[in-house]
Amino acid sequence: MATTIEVKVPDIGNYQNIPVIELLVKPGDVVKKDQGLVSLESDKATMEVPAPVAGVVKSLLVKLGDTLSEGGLVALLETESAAAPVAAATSVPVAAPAPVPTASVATKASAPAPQAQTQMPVAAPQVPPTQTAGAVVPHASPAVRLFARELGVDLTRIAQGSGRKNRLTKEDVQNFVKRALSAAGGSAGPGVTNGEGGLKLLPWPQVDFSKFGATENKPLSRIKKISGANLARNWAMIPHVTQNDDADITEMEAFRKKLGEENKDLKITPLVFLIKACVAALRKFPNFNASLDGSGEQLVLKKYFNVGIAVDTPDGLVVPVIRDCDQKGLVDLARELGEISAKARDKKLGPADMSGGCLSISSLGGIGGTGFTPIINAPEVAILGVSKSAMKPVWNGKEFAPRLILPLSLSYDHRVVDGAEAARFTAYLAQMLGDIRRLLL
Ligand code: CAO
Repeated sequence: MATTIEVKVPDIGNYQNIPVIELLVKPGDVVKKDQGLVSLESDKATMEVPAPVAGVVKSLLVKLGDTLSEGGLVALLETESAAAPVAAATSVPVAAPAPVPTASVATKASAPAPQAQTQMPVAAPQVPPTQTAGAVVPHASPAVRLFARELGVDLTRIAQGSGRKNRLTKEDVQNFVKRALSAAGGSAGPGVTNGEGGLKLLPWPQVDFSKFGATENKPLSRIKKISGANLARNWAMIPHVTQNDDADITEMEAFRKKLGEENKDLKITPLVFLIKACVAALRKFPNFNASLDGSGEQLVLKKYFNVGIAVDTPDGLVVPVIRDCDQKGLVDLARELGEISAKARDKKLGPADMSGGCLSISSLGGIGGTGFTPIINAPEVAILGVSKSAMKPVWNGKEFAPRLILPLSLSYDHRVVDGAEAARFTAYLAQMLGDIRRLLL
């Protein structure tokens, strides 16, 4: 005989009034035991309220945005089983920021809950992701759903998963984002707009500019199209913060000039000193010499020191990589920098020349400016922007003295690096550049 049971929120530790961020089923759905009915997300963890038994969803008693605490009524389930336990549901913790162990939500049931996954702290979504009305949410693990939410991807828009029994995998979500980004490239958008609504951006404005005056169309170069799509993805997917600092390079500049006189066949610019200072800083702060792996859950620490250099060419920006900078001196680096810049401008760089970087440097110092926000060259975690040095009065405790000041702008991936660490990184860079003898230590 069919019995109707109430599904309630189980023991979820000390959490109260947790918002419902996802409805995983709708009335009439046949659900299996332990299948998630709704997702709740606090600022520390995401959890599902599963069906305690197999059955048919008679009604959902919550809507998106409602808040629930332990014992809150979630759904009515019709089941053939007469002795269905009402509140024996297990909550399934799916994510908890590493430093907050209490975020691993306690479970009551005897069945072992999946291990809570650690992840970088991410802000809870401001607005619950919109769910297409009446659309069926495909099967996906809580970790995949969390991943999709972080990227703003509506899972109902992915037709079929490639996992077992058509379950959606992380790769399905990544591929969906890639498709959305490349679709945007063809629509003259800035690289992240898309017709599929994955990132929920407004469509790119379609304006007939000729209504306002004479115009001419100029196709983007191939390099600009490729780098544009990459820049747009990196800007959209990486939480960028830019840390600005100044380095006093008065002494460094005197030495650079001397070195230039001794090596007249070479152009020795401040950039080679910056490369060496970056190597020293990467050594001291290994989180910067790293990349997030494909899952976004592990940091791959690198033991080599390859630095990418953004080179401005008539066709657009390219980033060749100078390898093993820790093993090269200033003169070697100057020679190699000259060679790769020439190769870049002659369009002779191959993919191998542009891969394997640890950190990139974008120097606009030869042109001007006092600071800018460089875009991180994924999967690197930081990029150093360098502006034009200028003579400035600096208070030395007794008087203002003229000092040559170099502005530094470090953009970093805030999922990997915290602000304090970034401030230490740039302060250390400034210290190295301020006293280049330290680079020898
Ligand atoms: N402050 C003051 N002067 C600087 C300086 C700085 N930070 N950096 C370089 N200079 C000087 C150089 O010493 C050189 O002067 P001299 O000829 O008198 O020695 C002059 O500016 C030109 O330098 P350069 O730009 O040719 O050489 P570089 O080694 O500094 O840079 C390269 C090489 C390839 C990085 C550069 O040519 C380039 O392409 N920069 C643009 C990178 C870019 O577009 N970034 C933006 C990316 S985001 O769109």
